Amino acid sequence: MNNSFSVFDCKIVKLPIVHENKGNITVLENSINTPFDTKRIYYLYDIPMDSTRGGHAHYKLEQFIIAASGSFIFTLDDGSQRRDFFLNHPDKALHIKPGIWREMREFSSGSVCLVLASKEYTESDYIRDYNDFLKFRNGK
Ligand code: T46
Repeated sequence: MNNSFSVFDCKIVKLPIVHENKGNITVLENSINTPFDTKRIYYLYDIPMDSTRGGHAHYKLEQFIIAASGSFIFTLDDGSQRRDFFLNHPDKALHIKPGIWREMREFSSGSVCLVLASKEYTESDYIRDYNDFLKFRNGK
């Protein structure tokens, strides 16, 4: 469990692009140009444009988030500060550290949110209540 990372430890990472006339490729190689050993990959799609997702933090999980298609906004919150990140191109990823609350909104039509995660899925890693999150951040 880690409650010491701030929203300023969460960063947009520029990903490499192999440009070709027939189209581009971006390659992610595990632990070479990803910030952790990836244990799980999932993606959100068919997202209604007025949908808001997230509304939770993770005790241990780190994530690398890519707008594989379209765009959306992530709001990150460390209990004292908030930052908005607009993801709108597959050549950048948002690295979210553990212990950060997130909300996602303003999904464009047809957007796909691709997530690389540092751990397998377990509901016990989630903090879904904002007051519990603030207690966790304050070491209680
Ligand atoms: C985040 C964004 C980008 C599973 O069964 N296995 C899984 O690996 C995941 C991620 C989810 N689920 C189930 C659990 C819930 O019943 O799918 C349902 C929705 O999951 P969640 O509440 O995590 O969905 P989002 O879109 O709010 O958030 C997820 C990530 O958990 C979150 O950390 O950053 O995608």
